Amino acid sequence: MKVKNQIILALDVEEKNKAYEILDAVEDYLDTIKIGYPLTLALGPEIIQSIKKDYKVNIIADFKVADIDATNEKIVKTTLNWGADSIIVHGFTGEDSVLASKNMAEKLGKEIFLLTEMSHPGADKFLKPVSLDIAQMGVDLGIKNYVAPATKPDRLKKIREVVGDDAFIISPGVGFQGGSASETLKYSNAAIVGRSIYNSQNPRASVEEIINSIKM
Ligand code: NUP
Repeated sequence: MKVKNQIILALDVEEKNKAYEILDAVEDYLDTIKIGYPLTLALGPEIIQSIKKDYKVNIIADFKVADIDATNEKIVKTTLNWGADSIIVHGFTGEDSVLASKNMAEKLGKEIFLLTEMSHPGADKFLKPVSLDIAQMGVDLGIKNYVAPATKPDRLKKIREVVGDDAFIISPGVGFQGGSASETLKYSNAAIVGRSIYNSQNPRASVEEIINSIKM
């Protein structure tokens, strides 16, 4: 996998006009976006199809799939059939749930991202104690793509050590949540940025600023 400029836009807006306005402003700098519940529940899954039709972008569906194997399989199938290129799946549910998601994605010629540890402070209580085990489970299941936090570089580094240099890690928490893009990219393949771009007065300038900060 490759992500242009190592930045993934988290498009958590709730109106189509706003989504398209931001995409128009930044589309030549980015080739990968992440959409999740905010946009999809506001506009319906058709928005995935619309964006795929109107922009040349890879779409990561951030649905943090976390159910039993049979249900995960259905969620993954339907999401990817709407046009998403990949989908984020929680790891804490265990091997059967994750494997069912991976197998369905592969059947459709697509991929999953395994969510290991989360970026917000609350994740320290329940996820942090098990996140390296989740990452190791991912390795054992042959998963190539992971989500790990930009806000906790020490944890990100440990997760990289577990999944190895060939794995592809994307990291949320850059900007608004306090993570730095350049620091994150020492261990991660791409930084996920939402509010610092879509809430900016000038989303294009904000993307340029992040790109420049990475190059320095
Ligand atoms: O651990 C995670 N932290 C996180 O912020 C896993 C995520 N998927 N996210 C998502 O990344 C979050 O839901 C949002 O879509 C994005 C970060 O956005 P922002 O904090 O840059 O606005």
